[in-house]
Amino acid sequence: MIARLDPSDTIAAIATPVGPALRGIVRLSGPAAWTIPLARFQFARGELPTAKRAARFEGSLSIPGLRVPAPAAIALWPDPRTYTGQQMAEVHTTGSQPILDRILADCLDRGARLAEPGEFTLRAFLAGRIDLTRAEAVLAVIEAADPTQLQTALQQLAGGLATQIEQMRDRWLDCLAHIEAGLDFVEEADVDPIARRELAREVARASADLAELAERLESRERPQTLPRVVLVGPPNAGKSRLFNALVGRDRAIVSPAAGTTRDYLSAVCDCAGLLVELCDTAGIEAPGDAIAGSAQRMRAGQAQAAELLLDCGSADTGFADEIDRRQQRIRVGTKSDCADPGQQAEIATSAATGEGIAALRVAIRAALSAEASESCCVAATGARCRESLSQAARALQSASETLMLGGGDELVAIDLRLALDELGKVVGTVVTDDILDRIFRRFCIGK
Ligand SMILES: Nc1nc2c(ncn2[C@@H]2O[C@H](COP(=O)(O)OP(=O)(O)OP(=O)(O)O)[C@@H](O)[C@H]2O)c(=O)[nH]1
Ligand SMILES: [Mg+2]
Repeated sequence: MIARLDPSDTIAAIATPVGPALRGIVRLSGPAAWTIPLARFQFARGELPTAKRAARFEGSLSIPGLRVPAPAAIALWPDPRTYTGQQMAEVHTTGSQPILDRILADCLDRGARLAEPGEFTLRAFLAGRIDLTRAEAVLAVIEAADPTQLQTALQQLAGGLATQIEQMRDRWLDCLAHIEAGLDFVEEADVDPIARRELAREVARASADLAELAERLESRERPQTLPRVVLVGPPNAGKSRLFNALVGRDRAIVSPAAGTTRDYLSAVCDCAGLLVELCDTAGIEAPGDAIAGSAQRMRAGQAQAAELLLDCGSADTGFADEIDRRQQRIRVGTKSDCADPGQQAEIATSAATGEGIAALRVAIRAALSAEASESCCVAATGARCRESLSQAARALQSASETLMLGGGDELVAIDLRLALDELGKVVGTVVTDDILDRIFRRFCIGK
């Protein structure tokens, strides 16, 4: 067990990344969070901290082993309205690693304990300041690799998923309390069959919502791979040259002969900050021989697996007709330096002059981000909670059926309790040590 569940001691850590930087921060949380750093601090002015208000003070810090005190600031937060729910302090000084190491060592000498990875956030959770989905969001914000991931993490941090789950739990807790108190559906002759059916429907709807949520998590988990963007269009439309321009290297063979590309090619491509797997395919045509037949099958396969199609056409080739309209696509006009690719084109590009290439990258990112922003939570939360959400959905489904069929209230109560337990795991009302361990082990120290 890495995460420590007893928050009664004072923890300290360097809260800024390792390496030279302008500023460095040592963070403390716990009963002695103020006294430990204050003992070494000289205030620049006569002001003194009060236990009531958060404040920041300029001054200098004596550091054992250094003859001259280092200029520093100290920020103090009184409990309980802090991130961890405890007294917190931060020493802000130059980002020099040896200085930060000495300040930290001195804090540890005088009663603080080195924080485990994620322990500040763990304390926030234990103090009831954040729920588990938010703890994971903190981590995801730190780890976000692109703007879409950051957006999802920030939404979750703001409580998106947690609020939804909490509302559901509230509703079913109420319902369970009623049933358990024997208030609603006692075995009297005048049990209201309409109320019972309405409740059954409500439970069924909640079950469907949860099942959908679980499914969305599942589909999010699969693409650890990059989103696939596939170039399609008639032969000679300039797909391969556009591919090279987007990838930034001459990977694909370009030639004036129609039908040049046979095998598909793929490469990682940076679209205004979003990495995608870009794929070049054979031009769309009626196959004349076996090789062309294989090329067409491959192209169709690639196009089908695409999250986004770049449907290419130039003034001389026009656009292909046989493109699946249900798929998301951008109509890209090519060879705009030769002739205007026409009204149909959403973006005019020229691989020869570079016109429109940057705009195309932005359009690709926008098209894919619109899809990705539907994700309701960060990947770690998804992986942890999917099973709980499915179980909760199944339990509610079963409760709804029992209600419909006039089964006993004690059976309904059993299912509701099961669903509540599973929902509780998602937000962390029901926690087990291994869940905490798995979540907080992934943090870096100082967070
Ligand atoms: N002037 C100009 N010529 C282009 C441009 N893009 C492509 N071409 C020319 O158009 C011809 C066909 O280009 P490719 O990129 O091979 O076309 P493709 O769509 O991959 O063709 P297939 O692989 O046969 O389906 C080549 O001679 C290219 O040099 C462009 O932006 N400007
Ligand atoms: Mg080609």
